[in-house]
Amino acid sequence: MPQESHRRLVQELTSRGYNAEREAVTLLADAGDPELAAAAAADAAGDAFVVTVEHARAALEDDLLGGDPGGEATPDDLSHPESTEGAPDLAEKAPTDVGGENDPTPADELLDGNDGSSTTDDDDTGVSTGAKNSGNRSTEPGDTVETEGSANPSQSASAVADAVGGRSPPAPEIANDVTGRSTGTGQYEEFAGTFQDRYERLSGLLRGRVNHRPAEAIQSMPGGSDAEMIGLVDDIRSTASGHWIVELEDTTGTFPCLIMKDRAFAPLVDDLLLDECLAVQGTLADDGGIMFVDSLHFPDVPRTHKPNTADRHVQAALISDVHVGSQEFAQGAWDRFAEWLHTPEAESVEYLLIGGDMVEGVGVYPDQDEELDIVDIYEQYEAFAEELKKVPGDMEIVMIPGNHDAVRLAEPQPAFTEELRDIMSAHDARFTGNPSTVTVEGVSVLMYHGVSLDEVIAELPEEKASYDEPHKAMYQLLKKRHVAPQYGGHTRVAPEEKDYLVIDEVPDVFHTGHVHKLGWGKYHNVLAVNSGCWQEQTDFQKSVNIDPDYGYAPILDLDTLDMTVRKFV
Ligand code: D5M
Ligand code: FE
Ligand code: ZN
Repeated sequence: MPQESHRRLVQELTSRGYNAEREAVTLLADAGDPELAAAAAADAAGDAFVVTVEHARAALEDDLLGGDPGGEATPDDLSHPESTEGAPDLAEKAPTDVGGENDPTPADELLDGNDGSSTTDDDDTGVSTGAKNSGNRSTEPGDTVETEGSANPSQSASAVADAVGGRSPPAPEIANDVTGRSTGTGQYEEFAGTFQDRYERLSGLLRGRVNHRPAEAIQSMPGGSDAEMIGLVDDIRSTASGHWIVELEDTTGTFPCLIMKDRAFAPLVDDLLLDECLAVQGTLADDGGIMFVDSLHFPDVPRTHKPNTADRHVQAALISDVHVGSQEFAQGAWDRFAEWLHTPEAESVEYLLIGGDMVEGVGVYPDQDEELDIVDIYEQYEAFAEELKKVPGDMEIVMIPGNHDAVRLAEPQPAFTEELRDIMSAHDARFTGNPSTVTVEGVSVLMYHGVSLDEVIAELPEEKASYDEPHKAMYQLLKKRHVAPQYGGHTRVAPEEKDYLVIDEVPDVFHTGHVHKLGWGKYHNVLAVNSGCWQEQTDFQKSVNIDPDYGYAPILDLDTLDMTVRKFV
């Protein structure tokens, strides 16, 4: 639990324009007087933005505070940071385009997720909706609302910081992270191991439902036998008469399975992706060379899945695709979001989960350089770090990389390197791989950047997966229990002994980004959220008619798993 002294100390530091590492706060709080401690730490931090443990130690050693809260320090000893040359204050860091009289207030729009506008075939609980057509808009984007106080955003921000402060969330737990565990050297042969692991774990989920016989055994069964098999989809082809042959592969070989076009489950063939895991039951043809399929099973999420919830009222902001360094980075929206996080309304938002694409990167797509605002990748991360510093220092932040980030592109992607972590060290954020399962307050959140969504959307029928309803594409991944089933397409996959892309445990929340569209809904009680982005439409997106949802922050109640979306444009 946050002690009062911690809370006051964080408030003090915030009002002086500093964020602080948690450990630094703990150290300083022991010194007693929060005001003196904050002033000394601010002195030690100089023009850094974040008070680190080293600053705290330096402040304590300064003899002003060390173990003697009453101390001998006089207010004059603790020079005012604003008089120190180069010392930061919120005015320097704060956006210049918010808070003025004619600017929209932060969070001027609120979209309520539970409008039940659509459901899916999969007994969805019906909160699925695209942001665009839902909710109660209290204010139209661009509406002007007079702000109190002054045109100086730093004053209003620190004033509210004074009124709030004191988040002290427990640290998230991280699982299924490849970082530091990569076994692959990139050799093609190593994929055999990855696929073996995929098969073992996904077939394990299906074993209870069918009595699997290896492909080799089925090949030697007499014609007319009943047969059941679990395999990875090796090929999908149609016959001259419009039926489907799905070739399934296990560790012993492959076997062709015929799905007649008039069977009730035949439309499911449209949902199949190569390399996903399936179970079938059927009867062998008279010559034993093919199986007539009677039923088809996906690993899927049990309909009875009961998600965990937090046992206190606490919220998480689920965002992604910040794309700092791009000319289209939505600076104004970001600034309003960051400022809103300092307001009493956002007091319960204790976690910020960022699903990849922190920066625009370089050389990600052809001609991308023509739209770069910052051309150096390290400078992009430095600029991103500045944006991150605008977020309250007492929030827990977790970040995974995306395809624009400077880590290996092939998935699973390890977390940011030490060098990049150093640049983004504000807030003591946690860096983990893509994908990873992050458990906050008992709620497990599967974070995955989402590159495979492009593929799922391209391959599946519109009603099953589209850019306008990206959460439905996520349902497919949950059903397949794999975040990037198809090998050899758009999504690059690295060979690892373990297939980190398998969804072993059913998460309570599935969080992706990448497609820059906002959408959320429930699939078998799992909340799927695709967060939008903080980048306005790029030339490429214009050319292919992608209209990005930028400037939205989905806010998740961890105690109820209800979602509210805030709009900052
Ligand atoms: O990609 C954001 C979305 O836009 C995602 O759906 C891919 C698509 N996209 C963006 N630029 C390109 C290019 N140049 N080619 C193909 N697809 C593209 P993100 O990677 O997050 O920027
Ligand atoms: Fe992106
Ligand atoms: Zn992306």
